[in-house]
Amino acid sequence: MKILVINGPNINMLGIREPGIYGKNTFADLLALLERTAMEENLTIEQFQSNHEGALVDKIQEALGRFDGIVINPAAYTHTSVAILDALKAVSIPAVEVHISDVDAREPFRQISYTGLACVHTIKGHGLDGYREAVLYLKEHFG
Ligand code: CA2
Repeated sequence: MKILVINGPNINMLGIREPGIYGKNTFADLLALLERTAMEENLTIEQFQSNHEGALVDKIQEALGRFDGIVINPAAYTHTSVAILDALKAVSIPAVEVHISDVDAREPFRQISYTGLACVHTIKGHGLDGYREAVLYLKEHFG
């Protein structure tokens, strides 16, 4: 099974600031966790991070016919992006949305997810472990 993990703006800054909200783990720790999960679960996991909405849309479009599942943390675009929502709907690849923090316990604007409307499942507030849970969810339901 081939899974594409997509991270949106500022996720590459993890661990550098705001450890109270996002934890002390770095983006490099996240990449290591994904590599470990791929090995342990016998999966192919590719990761992509961008700070640009159009680049995220391009990557989702390119996944068509190449990946069996998408794990996506669209970061701030979660709460604004109809373009990413439409791209996820267009490719129809099962997608799981991940949020490191518990967005439901934060500002009201973070409690709205456009992108989640195209996802089969959402995991919030489990830190980096949420990415592993999302991968396992896709393996269990679509692998
Ligand atoms: O909890 C999440 O995973 C978020 O998707 C993270 C986004 C935020 O905009 C969403 O509302 C929830 C932020 C990405 C990381 O931003 C940083 C900000 C400062 C320092 C390090 C990372």
